[in-house]
Amino acid sequence: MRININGKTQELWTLWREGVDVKMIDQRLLPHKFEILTLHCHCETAEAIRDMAVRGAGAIGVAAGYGIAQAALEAKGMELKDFQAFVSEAANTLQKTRPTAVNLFHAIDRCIKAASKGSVIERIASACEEADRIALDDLEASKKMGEFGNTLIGDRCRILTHCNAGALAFIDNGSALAPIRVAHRSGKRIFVYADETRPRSQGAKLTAWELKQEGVPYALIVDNAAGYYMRQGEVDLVIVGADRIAANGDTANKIGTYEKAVLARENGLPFYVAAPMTTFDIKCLTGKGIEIEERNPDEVNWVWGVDEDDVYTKVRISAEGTTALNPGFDVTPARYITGFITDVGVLKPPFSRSIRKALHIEKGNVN
Ligand code: RUB
Repeated sequence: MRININGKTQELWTLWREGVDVKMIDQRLLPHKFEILTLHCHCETAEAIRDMAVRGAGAIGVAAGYGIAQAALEAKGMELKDFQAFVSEAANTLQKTRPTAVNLFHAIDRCIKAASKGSVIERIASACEEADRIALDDLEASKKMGEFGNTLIGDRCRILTHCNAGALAFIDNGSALAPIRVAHRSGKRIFVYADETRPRSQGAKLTAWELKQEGVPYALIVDNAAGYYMRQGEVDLVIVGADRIAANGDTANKIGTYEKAVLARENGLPFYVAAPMTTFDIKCLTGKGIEIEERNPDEVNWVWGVDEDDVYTKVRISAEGTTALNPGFDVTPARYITGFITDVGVLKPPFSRSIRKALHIEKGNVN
């Protein structure tokens, strides 16, 4: 992504690997501070995923793949048996960071498989190559989603999006924001409504920042204003990302997505989910099988931001001792979804069929 920091323009990925180190934009600090975090081992990378220094389904998939590469490199001098045990333990640590986005599990599986043949040196090389390939695959997938999604966007289209499914949630470009970037760059006069997305405010902190960097006309709105703008006839299209999509098309995405889908249906608006094929979980038959992350209630009771003197600070917004609940995601039933913007094309209902076809899975062969 092209970023302008203090008047200097640079091209950056959300995260990348430099030998054993993983480097990433620290998303906990955006948009107030721009810092690159250096993670020296897989445990530090796991912590960065858990604490959401890196977040978004695609980006945490890449981070988890890099984590396995780091573990393999950390275990360089070990005997084969110890090497295998160390890498498996690292996989276990990384798997426990965040439960909902399936990209994380897919990436770990891919790297573990790559690291399971040959000598220790060969296994290290294969794990690193596979982790780097996952990043490149993601980049390619986001470009394709951008092209396919752009065909759904007309001139003067007004698009509503939820959370951040942009370059920061991916390696670059994003999922939901990829078609928006392509449409804008091709000269279409679009406008984006970015939902704030409480409690972590990824819309306010990350999506608004990305759209500003890209020069896309946009407005930040509070989560409960989406229905108002839809009813006023000021929204033409909704595009969101996804963390896990079941075999029947039921989709887990950031909490509040379900409400937007229901509102879109009520107002006769197309509701699209943009996601690469790596976000589909064919082993999950319906949304009921998707684990929903329950996060710390502190995220509801406290907010981070800068004060009038530009000091980055945390403030409580509820009374001390307030009980809060904090589900990170919800599931939108497939019937509310108009289509999936994927890296292999736009999938239309009936989704059970179009998803299986896109994944090249014949009936009865799910593994
Ligand atoms: C992020 C979120 C995003 C999807 C899309 O949640 O719900 O919409 O992950 O991601 P969180 P992508 O901020 O809690 O990780 O664009 O990578 O497919």
